[in-house]
Amino acid sequence: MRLSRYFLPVLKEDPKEAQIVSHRLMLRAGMIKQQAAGIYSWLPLGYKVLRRIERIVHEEQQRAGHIPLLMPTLQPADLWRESGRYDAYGEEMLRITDRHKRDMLFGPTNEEMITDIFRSHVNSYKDLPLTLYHIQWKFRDEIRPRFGVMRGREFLMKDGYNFDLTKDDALHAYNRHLVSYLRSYERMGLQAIPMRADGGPIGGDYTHEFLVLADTGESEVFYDSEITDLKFGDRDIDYDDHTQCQAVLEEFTSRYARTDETHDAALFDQIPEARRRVARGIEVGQIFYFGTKYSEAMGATVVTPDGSRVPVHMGSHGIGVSRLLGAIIEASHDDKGIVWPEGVTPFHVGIVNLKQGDASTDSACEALYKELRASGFDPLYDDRDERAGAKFATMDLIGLPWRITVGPRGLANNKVELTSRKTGVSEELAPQEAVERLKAIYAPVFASDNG
Ligand code: P5A
Repeated sequence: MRLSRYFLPVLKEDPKEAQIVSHRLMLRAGMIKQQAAGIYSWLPLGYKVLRRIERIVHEEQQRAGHIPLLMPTLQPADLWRESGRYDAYGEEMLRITDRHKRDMLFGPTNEEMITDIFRSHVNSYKDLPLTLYHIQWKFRDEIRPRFGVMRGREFLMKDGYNFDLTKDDALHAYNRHLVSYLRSYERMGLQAIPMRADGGPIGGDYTHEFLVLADTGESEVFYDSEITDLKFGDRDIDYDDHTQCQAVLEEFTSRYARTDETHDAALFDQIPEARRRVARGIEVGQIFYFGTKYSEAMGATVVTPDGSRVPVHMGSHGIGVSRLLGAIIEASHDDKGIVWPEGVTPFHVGIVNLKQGDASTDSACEALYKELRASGFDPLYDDRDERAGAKFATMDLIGLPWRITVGPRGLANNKVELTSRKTGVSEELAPQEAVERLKAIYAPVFASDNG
């Protein structure tokens, strides 16, 4: 993309309404625009990152054997009357009446609808195990929408639902989700810690929340510091293997890590004092096992091998896709702007032309731009007729992890400058060497994209 033709409405001033850094930077970098309290338009740069995150989530869900579909945002109230949640959900549910005076709602989650799909089409244990998921907009009429996309009213969620014959199989699905979530967050450059949590309106007492540590997080968390040493890395897990998934769950959940809802001071005090941590976290996902709560209420049953009929065991599993943009920025920024991890960056690399209009500088930039695109990169070329300082400030604000600076002085020696946004360190390289360096840097990202 050429910046002169892009739509990147950056703000010079700090917007007053933003209380936390991720909200401020998303507004300043022209990523989102508020349309009503807790409801946002996704401007091109924000939309690109949102799509990157969605893509990682899709890939990791499908790697775990989970099947994508798409359910609507609007749902009939009658489904929710069957589970009893139409009344129980309260004011957070946005209720709508259509022209025929039928009660509808904008879905805050999809347990009822997926259970309806299941009962309409699945009849036998032979069709299990089954896990279906989608990435779809949700609406929750939060009392205090705030912090931009962190606590929106309309927000994008990945929600998955498993259907299993036995509790044991459903717990395997739970473990599988835990593993796939660990992988997903790491690909986004995040450390998200699974913590024992509370079921809330979804139900079930077996549940973990995934928290990214950040001072601006809305949840108070208590944990054993040893947990932050754990890395999932590039382990090759067989998702069908119960034992392997269980082992990962045990490794990542055996140390004390709880949200304030489930915190147990007596247990916490048993951890050596030097390792006790009280901090704040951003909840970027939650997994639940709730057994037959919905399947019994809604008649989602299967025939078993011995010919009897039983309600299926279920769980649901959510990732806050739009919230993740805020969480990633909270975890990765400096005083000049965002610092995107390579896995989610909107553009892989920025090209800064220091002397727009100078024939040899322009043609070196054009050649680099073409070469990068031919090598599978998505570069952003700042070809505007602007001062170098303004170009650097924009690149720093929008946070591309790498920048190539091209100017007549360097070109005289066939050199451009490759700069890391994170460390600020620059290297002088021939243009072709810079491309090769970027190929090496992005090799792991491209490998997991296509893996
Ligand atoms: C699991 C999937 C559920 O709704 N039903 C389907 C279960 N879980 S949850 O914890 O309530 O939500 C899942 C994730 O969605 C994000 N989230 C939000 N993001 C932005 N704004 C909001 N108002 C909001 N509410 C929930 C969180 O990341 C949460 O973990």
